[in-house]
Amino acid sequence: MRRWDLFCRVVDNYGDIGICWRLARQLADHDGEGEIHVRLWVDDLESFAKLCPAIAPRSPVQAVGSVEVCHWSTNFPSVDPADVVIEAFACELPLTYIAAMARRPTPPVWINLEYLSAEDWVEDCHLLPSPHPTSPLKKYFFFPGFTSRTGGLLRERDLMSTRVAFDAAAEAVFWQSIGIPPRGNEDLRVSLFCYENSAVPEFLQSCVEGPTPIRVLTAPGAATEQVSRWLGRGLVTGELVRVGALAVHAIPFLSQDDYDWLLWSCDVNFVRGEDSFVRAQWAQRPFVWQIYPQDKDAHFVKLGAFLSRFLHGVSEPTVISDCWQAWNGRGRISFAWPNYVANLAEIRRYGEVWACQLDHAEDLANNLIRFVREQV
Ligand code: TRH
Repeated sequence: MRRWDLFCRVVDNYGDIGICWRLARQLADHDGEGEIHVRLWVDDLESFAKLCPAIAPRSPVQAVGSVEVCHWSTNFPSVDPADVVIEAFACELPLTYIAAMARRPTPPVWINLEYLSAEDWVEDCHLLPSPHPTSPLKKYFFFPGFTSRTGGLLRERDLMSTRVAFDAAAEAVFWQSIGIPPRGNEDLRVSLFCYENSAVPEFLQSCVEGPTPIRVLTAPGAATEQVSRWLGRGLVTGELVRVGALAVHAIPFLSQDDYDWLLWSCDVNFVRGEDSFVRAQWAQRPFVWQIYPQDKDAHFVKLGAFLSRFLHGVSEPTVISDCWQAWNGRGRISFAWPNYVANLAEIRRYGEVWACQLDHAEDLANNLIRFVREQV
């Protein structure tokens, strides 16, 4: 059995822990040769517990499924380093742990897991080694990505078959479980998970005035807060408010598995960051991405890189790209959204084709396992 240590610092939001938790589970449950024992070090168990209710926030060490979860506290304990060490998003390992890694007769395989990007340069940087300045250790940069020359995307072994098995009956059970009535065929259901976004009021107004009844399910945090500001009063979790053709419904923060089911059940998903963005692609439903904003609008390069891969070969790419650009602050969402809705059936068919293409590539956990095997 090989031992893997995975280190995660929750900087802000849920992406860091969302990705690490997914990766930890996939490594521990992988079906290749040899078992893997995964120890996940997390500095913020409160945030973790939101997307994984099985976590006990005050417990320093706990087993959750097949993963050992340890609280990464300031006084880092003296522990034996694992055979493979994953530092997520350059989170800076404890110095004492690095020293212990250097003392091992065989140094661990040390990998820095990077953020996802569709930009071309990722292929050139994927798996580049970087020698540690004061020890014999070497760290490799591992980049997720959309091509076979990158580390790939996180995807559970049985994701596509589980997705296909999620039928109308399963969807109805899911809606009931989160307190939302089953679908009539009258409304368009839209999930809304976003950052502060100046396009939100215009989007909501356009829904109010649109020809199609629409139910917007708002995630706690920035989405529900902005809808509340637009309504002029605080929305309470579980509350439904109707204005014109729009119904807004504030939903609770869901577990990661329930959030997947939400994405599978909605007609359109507004997602953000990295992990929900990838899950929306596996969901095979039309989605609109708000990219994590960076200084000097640097994120537009990353947005453009994804759009050009995603829309390659699409006959009317502007229907999607105008909506995404407007949602990210460039353009008018009140023009782009009605056009997007008018083309929903085609966008959905296209999303199914895109997900099938992605599904042909090896997934990130298996790519990591293969890389480690080649190093030892
Ligand atoms: O929370 P995010 O904005 O995280 C971001 C990004 O990862 C970004 O790249 C990074 O730089 C920044 O954090 C620090 O969005 P993301 O990546 O979609 O992560 C959200 C996670 O929360 C994802 O795993 C899905 C999960 N989630 C639930 O489990 N339940 C919910 O109800 C919702 C809305 C999300």
